[in-house]
Order: sequence, then structure tokens, then C-alpha cells
Amino acid sequence: MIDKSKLAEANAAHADNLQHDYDALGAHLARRGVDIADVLEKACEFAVAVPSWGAGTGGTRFARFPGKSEPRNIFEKLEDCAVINDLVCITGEVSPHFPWDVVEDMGEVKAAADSHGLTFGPVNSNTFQDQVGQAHSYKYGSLSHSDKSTRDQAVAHNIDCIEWGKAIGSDVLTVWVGDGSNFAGQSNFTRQFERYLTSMEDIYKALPGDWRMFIEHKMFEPSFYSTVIQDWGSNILAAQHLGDRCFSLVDLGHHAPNVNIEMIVARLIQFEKLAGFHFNDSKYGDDDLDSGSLHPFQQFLIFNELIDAEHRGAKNFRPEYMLDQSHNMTDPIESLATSAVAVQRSYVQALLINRTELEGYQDDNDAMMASQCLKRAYQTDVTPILSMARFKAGGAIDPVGFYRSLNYRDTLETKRPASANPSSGIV
Ligand code: LRH
Ligand code: MN
Ligand code: MN
Repeated sequence: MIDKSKLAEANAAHADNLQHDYDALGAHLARRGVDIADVLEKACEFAVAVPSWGAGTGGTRFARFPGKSEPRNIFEKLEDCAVINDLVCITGEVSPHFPWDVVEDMGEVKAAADSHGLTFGPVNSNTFQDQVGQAHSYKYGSLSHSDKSTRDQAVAHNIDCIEWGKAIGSDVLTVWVGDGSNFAGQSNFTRQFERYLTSMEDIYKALPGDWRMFIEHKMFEPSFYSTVIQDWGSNILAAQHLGDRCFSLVDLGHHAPNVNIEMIVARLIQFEKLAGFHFNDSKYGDDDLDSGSLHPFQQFLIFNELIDAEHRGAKNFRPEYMLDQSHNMTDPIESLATSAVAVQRSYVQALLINRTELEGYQDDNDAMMASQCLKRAYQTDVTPILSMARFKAGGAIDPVGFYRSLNYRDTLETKRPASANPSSGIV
């Protein structure tokens, strides 16, 4: 999607400074016993999937402000995802949402992704919205609905998602439901959860042998009094109930403010149930703000747990990293590219933690030094490593600056006329 000669020219303007900064950081890390080349190699291997729905301009339930030349369908979303990956070279996987991204011949979607050098990650089902012509409404729930026909319809949709996913080479189904209640007494918590589990059993039975199922919890919204899978407790109970190929997904925005998410991550790893992440940031609830834009230390602490797990060879540990953000302030290409790098930054910073030292301080109950050991890694500016990783992979040293120089949205204005209600996700 991007003119490589323009990119080479833009990179050339930054390359000398980058090399200088990289060498200086390398010398600093060498004094700490860290070989920068090893860290660079790991940074180059890092990947995080982008959500297809994030390519559209999101909205709140109050208003939606369509972006210029925003994608109107999955093919155009893939074009934008390809631009993001061309810029940062760590987002080669796209996580689609169904039925938003369904077309008659899903083979065409696969072919389009292939042509951009993209693949598909987990597929997401949607039983939180009614679709045109749908027989039963999800107004009062889907997989946990009191009415069997509605539950069956929601189960059937998830099985359709598996079929669509197979056609595009995915092997994970992520299930998030908004089912819950708005009034105390409206639903019987136990019977509702039983109904949810029975529906999920039916979906789990339909999973191909090499597929995994991820359950995503969320504290509230659209239900404001109770939600069926409201937190990691209900999530892990359901995942344990369903079986070995069912795991619990952590969307960072789906917790109450101040919840210790990194500790939840540690628990899920310990009990072999961590599915992966929907990365984003938030101040109040599910704000879907750019990853690491408000709480980069929290994101670093999560990666501390992930690297710790890798380090000690935790069993059944194969987390999928995805972004899940969709707001209405910025160009989604700029935001998703920036967020992908912000997640990669947390990963690289956490690689710098001296784990032997940290364990020693923990065993000696030396709280101050343990904290300083973490902070030393967190406070290291790893920007030159991230930039060098992109440069080596053929991406942009300055992704947003270079993207702006392309005037991408302007060049697409006639091809993608504004649409009042594109099927590009949350409206
Ligand atoms: C729910 C959620 C879930 C959905 C997506 C659109 O808030 O995080 O992952 O599939 O947003
Ligand atoms: Mn999510
Ligand atoms: Mn969410």
C-alpha cells in the first residue's frame, strides 16, 4: 500500500541519528550486562493483531463523526490494516468481527488479505446487536436469554463464525456477550449463567480440533446492573467448565478503575487459562483509548508477568495479543500504529528487567530494591530499539510523520465517498 521509494527517502533523513541513538543505548545497556542485539531480535519478533473494527472511526452511543475516506467494508479495512503494517511491521494479523466483516464469498476476503501480506487472527462473534432480518432480538440477551429459540440463534451465529473463520485461516473464536440486566431482580444470576454455559457447551462442541475458544469478560455495558461474564472469576469458571481449549481473554478496558490487572494475568497464567489480550487504555471504563496512552506502567507490569511466565516455561502459555480500540478523535491508522508500538515498547522494557536480581530482592523481602529493579527497566527509553526494529523490517522510522506525508486519506476521497452508516464497526 505504501510507496517504498518514498519510505526509503523518509527513512534516510532519520537513519544517521537513529544509528547514533541506538549505539548510545547499546553502550548503556552493555554496562548493565544486556546485549542490545538480543533485545532487538526479540523486538523484531514481537507482533500484535489489529481489530478490523478499529480501522473505522468509532463512536459513542451519542454521536459518530465519520472520518475522511474511512473504510466501508472489510476489503477497505484490510487496505488500511496493510498501511498500518507497512508502517510498523508488527501488525501482520487482523482480527475480524462477524457479521460486520462477512461477505458472500469469504475466499475473496482471504485472497485480499494474502495480497496485502496479512493473515487473520481470532474471529469475534457478535450477539450484542440485532442484525437486519434476524428472527429473535438480543434486547434481553443472547447466549443466556430466557428464550431457547433466541439462545439457539446465538449459538448458530457463533458456529457460523467458526465456518467463516475457517475460510480465512483463523483458528480462534472469541466470544463476548453483553448479556446481563439493568434492574436488581430482573434476572436470576444462577439460572442465567447456567443457560450461558449450556449455550457455550454447544459452541465448544462445534470447534474444530485445532481451534481454541476465548471468553472475554466485561464488568458492565451494555448491561448496567449485572453482566453474565462480568469479571475474570466468572470467566475462568466458564473456561474451566468448558474444557482444555477454552481460555480467558483480558480486555484491559473491561475492569473497574484501579483493579490490579497484572495480578489477574498472573492468576490466569498459573491456572493455564490465559487466552491473551485486547489492549487499549481507559480512565473510567471501556473507553477504548489508545494503548499505553494513559497507563503505560500498568501495561509494562502486565508484560513483566508475561515475560516471567515465558522465563519459567509456564505450561499452556500461548497468549494472543490484539488491540481493541475504537474511538472518534484520531485517524485510526495513526492511532493503531502508535498503539501497536506502545505495546511493543512495554514488551521491550519488560525484557530489560533483571529477573535474577528481582527474584533475589523478592526472596529477601527488599521491597525498595525490588521496586527499583522494575523501575530501572521501565525508565529506560527503548525508542531506538523500536525504531531500529521497524527500520530493519522495512517499516518507517517515524511512522506517523511519514504517514502524514502521504496524504493517504486525501488520495482516497473519490474512491471512498463518505457513507452515513458504513458497516465498519461500532456506530
Ligand atoms: C466489547 C468489546 C468486545 C467486542 C468489541 C467490539 O466492549 O471489547 O471485544 O467484540 O468490543
Ligand atoms: Mn474487547
Ligand atoms: Mn470493549
